[in-house]
Amino acid sequence: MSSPRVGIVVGSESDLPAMRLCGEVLDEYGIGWEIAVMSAHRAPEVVRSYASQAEARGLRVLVAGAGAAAHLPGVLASLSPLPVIGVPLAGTPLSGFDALLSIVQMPPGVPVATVAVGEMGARNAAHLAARILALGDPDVATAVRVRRQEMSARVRLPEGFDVSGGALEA
Ligand code: RP5
Repeated sequence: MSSPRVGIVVGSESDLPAMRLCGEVLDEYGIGWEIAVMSAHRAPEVVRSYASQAEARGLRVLVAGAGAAAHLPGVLASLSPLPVIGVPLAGTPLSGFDALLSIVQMPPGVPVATVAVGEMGARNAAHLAARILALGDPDVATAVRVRRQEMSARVRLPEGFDVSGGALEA
């Protein structure tokens, strides 16, 4: 596998099972990634150091998964110029709604691309990272195109159904 271009960061060991799915999807695209555990609340200096070095280390996208008062994605976005994708995780009595609001409600100028709560979001973070990387990498662009064609091919229609019909009358 190539050197990591996506840095997956989680706030706790308890976030790892959901966020490993992000890595699995990146593997399917052939995109190198790394994963690290560091809390914006419990280890802020480590987060500062990781974010500050991320671009120079060759990372191009950061994916941050966190639950509860989930500041990790926003803090990374404040410290690094790289695009940050935030994954709200659902480990609390509020089932991730707390993390969703914490991550999505960033002030102007410090964007975090927020995906769905939990495993669905973890997977989509990888698909979004692939589309970002595809802009500058023909191999990833091809992998994204193939993946989309595979999704389209999964359509199942009734026998005799003509997909080209049904255009709206003017
Ligand atoms: C957040 O608090 C973490 O991202 C995790 O989702 C949540 C609970 O952390 P632990 O108590 O499991 O370490 O910072």
